[in-house]
Amino acid sequence: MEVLENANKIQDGMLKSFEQKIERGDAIEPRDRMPEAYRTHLIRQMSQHAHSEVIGMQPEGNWITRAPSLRAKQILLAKIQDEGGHGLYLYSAAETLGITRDEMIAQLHSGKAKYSNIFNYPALTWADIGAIGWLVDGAAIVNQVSLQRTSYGPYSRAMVRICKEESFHQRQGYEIMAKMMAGTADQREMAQDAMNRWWWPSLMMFGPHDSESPRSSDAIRWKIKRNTNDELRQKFIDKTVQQAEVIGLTIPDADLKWNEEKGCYDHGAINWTEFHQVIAGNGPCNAQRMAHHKKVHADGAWVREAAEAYRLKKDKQLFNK
Ligand code: BYC
Repeated sequence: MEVLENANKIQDGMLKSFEQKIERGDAIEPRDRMPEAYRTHLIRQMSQHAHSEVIGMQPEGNWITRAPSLRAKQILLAKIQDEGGHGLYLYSAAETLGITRDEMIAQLHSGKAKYSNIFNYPALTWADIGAIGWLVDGAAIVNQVSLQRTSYGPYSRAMVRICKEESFHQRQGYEIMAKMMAGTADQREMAQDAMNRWWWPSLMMFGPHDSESPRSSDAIRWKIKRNTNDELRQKFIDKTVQQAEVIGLTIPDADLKWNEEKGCYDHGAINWTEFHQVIAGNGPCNAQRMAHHKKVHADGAWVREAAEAYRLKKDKQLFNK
């Protein structure tokens, strides 16, 4: 009985000190005690974030050999390489919570872990590479700038570095769109077509409306999320409308209009049926993306085995010295 009481006291003390840290805005670090629900919430979000970066390399990778100039090819290669790096920072940061990279990959392959809806759409033309950089990375930056102040230290530090690289990605995409809009009628049409296809899925990247977002209340209480899904979506819309106007693109939303009273844009209804279909695995490219990831992961097994053999050899040498 006494043992149980003491265990409960320790548990209460741990929870209180965690809550006080969150209240003060201190970072939670890997060795700090934390509630199990906080730990599992972070593993879910951070691993999904890492998977998104890695799966996000696929639609763009498809265009490396077809980039229209050597300059465009170099820039695209650098951007995709950055995304692989972002995935690695995020997997490493998630590992500090007591899950291995292998376990995270297994969850992705079994369908337990999600990745962003946006990467289940095809990149059909070069203008899509512009739209991905401008809109997709643009939406990701808005979300990630806010996550720089997330309460978990390793996640927040990864975000600071990722945001610096993402702003180059966004400009790369906008440059492609601006160039196409300054080109021939066919190029302008291609850019507008890409805009029409990527606009709505980009708005879905921020997740369901706040009233329909089951994870938000814990995330806001624990300061994992510093802004809600709707607040960030609104921020993205307000900054992107002007950028579209400058280069002559039309936002494909007949209901989009400036709301003088609120000082922001009102937008039309988002197709949440499509969103739920896509995140349930039924989007245009889900099967292709997962099949590719599984194949490449299996093909790369020898690299992981070689790295492990090398590590063991080095350990042995150290031990024998
Ligand atoms: N896609 O309660 P909610 C990049 C799920 S990659 C798929 O609002 P939460 C880039 C959600 O997981 C950047 N699923 O959840 C890379 C939950 O389901 P579960 C990717 C989504 O977590 C390469 C359910 O819906 N960025 O920039 O509070 C090339 C209910 O949602 C989505 C991140 O991952 C979605 N869009 O909020 C170019 C940011 N939205 O898990 C670019 C980090 C929601 O309960 N993540 N769901 O089964 C977050 O900030 C948050 O997790 C979200 C969702 C805002 C996405």
